[in-house]
This record gives sequence, structure tokens and C-alpha cells, in this order.
Amino acid sequence: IHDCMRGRINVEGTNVVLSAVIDYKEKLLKANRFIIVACGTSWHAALIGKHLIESFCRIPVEVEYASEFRYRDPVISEDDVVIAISQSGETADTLAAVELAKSKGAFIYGICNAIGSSIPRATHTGSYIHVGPEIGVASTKAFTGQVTVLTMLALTLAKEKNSISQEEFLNVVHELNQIPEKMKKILENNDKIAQLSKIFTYAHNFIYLGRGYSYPVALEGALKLKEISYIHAEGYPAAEMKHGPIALIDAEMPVVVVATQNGMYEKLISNIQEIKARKGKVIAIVTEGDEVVKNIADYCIELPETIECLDPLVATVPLQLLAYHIAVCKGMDVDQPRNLAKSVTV
Ligand code: F1P
Repeated sequence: IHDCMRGRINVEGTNVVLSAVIDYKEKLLKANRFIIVACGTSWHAALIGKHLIESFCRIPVEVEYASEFRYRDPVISEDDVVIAISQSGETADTLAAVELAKSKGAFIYGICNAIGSSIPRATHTGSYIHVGPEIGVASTKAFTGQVTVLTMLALTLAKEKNSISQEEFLNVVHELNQIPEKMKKILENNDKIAQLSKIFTYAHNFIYLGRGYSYPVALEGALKLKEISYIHAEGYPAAEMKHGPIALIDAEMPVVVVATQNGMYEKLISNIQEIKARKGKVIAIVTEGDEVVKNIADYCIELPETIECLDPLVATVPLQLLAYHIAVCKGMDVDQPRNLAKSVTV
């Protein structure tokens, strides 16, 4: 994450991650709307990007599965900016979405990891996330890199547009700079998460819940578990639970709840109470020092405090570790899960 925040510093000392935002700021700021296209983990990063860009820049954002986008006739115009997110830069659906949007005159901004790959070459400009190669098939550090770049992009545009105060801008930058140290603290939970994982190897299903910025984190936690441990897992916005998924909850059901002390904390407490009333097993991701959720949840993983918009950066890591340790306990090959390819090129 440090490398990603620094970007590659060029001779003039400019952060290369952001130089494209600065160079094309007029084009980006006069967009009617942004459309973000991506697949899998990158699509979850896109949902966080939508929240960041809409909150900071007040520009409407649509998030599309690239795998659906190219099979209909989406409304795209020259006034749209399309952001394509891909770790590998080779995902066929995302590349096809880029080509389609480009043919309709949209301006295309890529956020990719693999330098010189097909998607960045097909875009007008963009940012590399600079997190280095993903060793395993499942995207992990790329997610953190994508969210970091989206945060920096939203902040930079908001500053140009004056849609956030100088005070707020400086506060987010300050907090962002603390994230690498906080990540180290989160990794100190590794042994605890490994122990916790042993309890849940029995499970055939998992539910993940979050609200606001943490809803895509819940989706990503569930995807990681599916990808590497082959356990069926679904992520939901916590408030959607009562519209159906609550029927699934019984004493056998582990429910992972991202319940940091931000935004909708109070509402998450009542969601946890609803699960406990149905005897579900709650694994809560909480802010350090939280005593309220600790008293209701079955298990808690603590996170250092940060501001709401940066929660996804810290809250995703324990969920990745949970999926990793459960998969290891079950004897799975976490680097090369069955049926998955590093880049889906067909
Ligand atoms: C998209 C993706 C990954 C996932 C798996 C299959 O890849 O869905 O998120 O972990 O590797 O592909 P990309 O477009 O971000 O390279």
C-alpha cells in the first residue's frame, strides 16, 4: 500500500499514480457521469469507488459488471467517462466493455496493475496501482491498491472541483498516510484469525454483512471465501437481511459482520442482535476498544480506528486472512484454486 500511495515518482517528483488525473482533470470534471466497469474483486473495488466519487465529487457514478455490459446496448455518450478496473489488465469482458465504450465516444480511464497489459493500452489514460504481481490467482493486494487509487482519484478531483473543504481534504490525506502502519497492526491479528478459522471448517455456508462503505467489503470477504475454500458464501447490505436472507440463519450459520464504529454502527448493532436472536454465530469486525459489539458477538476481530471512507482498506484484510486460514485448514491450494484463472481471457 505504501508503494501504491507513493506511485512511481518521476523526475519532477510528481506522483505518477495521480499525474493522469491532473493531466486530464478538465475531461474528468466535465463528465456527466462516470461508469465503472470491472469483474470480480475489481467490481467490488468499483462499488467503493462509486461511494467515494459521489461523496467527494458529487458526480453520479454507475457501476457495471463488464461481463454484462457488452451483451446489451448500454446508453453511453461522449459526455461519459468510463473507468475500467482490472488487476491483470487482460480480462476479456472488461477489455470488450472498454472497446464498446470507446466506440461510442466515451473517455476511458484505466486502473490496472499489470503494466503494458491490454486494458491500459486500450484506454485513453489511467493509473497503475503499483502493488506488484499477485502471486495467487485470487486478487488480494490488488483490491487494496485499487481502492487506494480510487480514493486518491476522488480526493484529487474533489479538490479541483472545490467539492470538499480544505479541512476535510487534509484530514483524509492525513488518515490515508496512517494506513500502512495500521495495516501492520491488523496483520498482528493473524494468529488469532488462524485459531478462529479452525472453528468454522465445518460450515457449508457463510453470510457476510456490511453497510455503506463496508457493504462491498462484505461482498469481497464472501468472494474470497468462495474462491479459495469452496464454501458457499454471500455478502449482503446488512439492512437487506430482513428482506430474505434472515430465513437462512440458524445455530449453524456463521455471519461475518463488518461493524466498525463509523457511520451506521448503531444500526449494525441491531442487525447483530437480530442474528443472535436466531442463534446465528456472529464474527464481528470491530474498532479497537469496542465493548458493545464484543458483548453480543460470538467472536471479534479488532481493527485500528480510521475514518469511514477508509474503512474498506483496513476491514478487508482480516476477511482475506479468514478466507485464507479456513482454506488452509481444509487443505486447499490457496494460490491455485480449482476452476479459476488469473486472468479470464475468454
Ligand atoms: C477479475 C477476477 C478477479 C478474481 C479472479 C478472476 O480479474 O474476477 O477479481 O480474483 O482472479 O478474475 P481482473 O480483471 O481484476 O484481473
